[in-house]
Amino acid sequence: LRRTLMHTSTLFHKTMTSQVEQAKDAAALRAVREHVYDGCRLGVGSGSTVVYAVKHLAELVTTAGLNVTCVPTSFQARQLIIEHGLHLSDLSQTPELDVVIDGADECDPQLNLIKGGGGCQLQEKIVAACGKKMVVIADYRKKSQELGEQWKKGIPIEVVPMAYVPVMNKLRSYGLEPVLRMAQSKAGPVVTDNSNFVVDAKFTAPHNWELLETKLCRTPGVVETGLFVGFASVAYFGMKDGSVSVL
Ligand code: ABF
Repeated sequence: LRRTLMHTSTLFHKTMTSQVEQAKDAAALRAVREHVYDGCRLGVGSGSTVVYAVKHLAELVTTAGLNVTCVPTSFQARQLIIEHGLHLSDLSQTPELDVVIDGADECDPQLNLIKGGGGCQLQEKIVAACGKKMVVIADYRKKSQELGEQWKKGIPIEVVPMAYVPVMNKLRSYGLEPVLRMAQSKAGPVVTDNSNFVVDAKFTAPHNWELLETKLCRTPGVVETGLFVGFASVAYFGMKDGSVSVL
């Protein structure tokens, strides 16, 4: 009986995983098809959904012979661009972007986002701010009515290492529950691409996200937050049934 139960649970897990992966793929394909064009200057986001977007982008560039300039939001995105033989640039050469395609940890109906589960929120926000349009790609688990409904880990906040204790105390005084993000090995804190720490600030009730964002960014030691208010123009969610829902 134990073996049968384990088998059933493995099968369930595999089906779940492939459903989620198919959903990511579908959202990425739709976004690339609808927003990338010849001459486009593109911001390339981070995370596992973006992996599909870069794959579809590379196929499109090859088959349609498009000229697309790619600016990465992380070390991971940079590697993806290079591995797929795409044209790599940076913000010093290409400071204005036509489109930015990026993933999210959660997205509400107003297109407010929580990002930074992967620790790339600073560069992601800088790149998003350089874009005329930010296109979000995600699977169905990321779509919610209210931030915090799906993503339980809190708002990722990038913090200067020497300030993490006072910043965490400030966050507590704002009613948040801060947790210093540790490396998987538990040997030390996660260190971002910019040599900073990440504090995940949990919240129990919804906030006025714009006000909270302003307050967080005014806290000395906070470099940037994973709250994206007023950035996204459109979001594509791959759904369980294989369709794509557009917000
Ligand atoms: C990045 O990758 C992040 O801001 C977000 O944390 C994450 C989404 O990852 P995935 O596509 O793997 O769900 O976009």
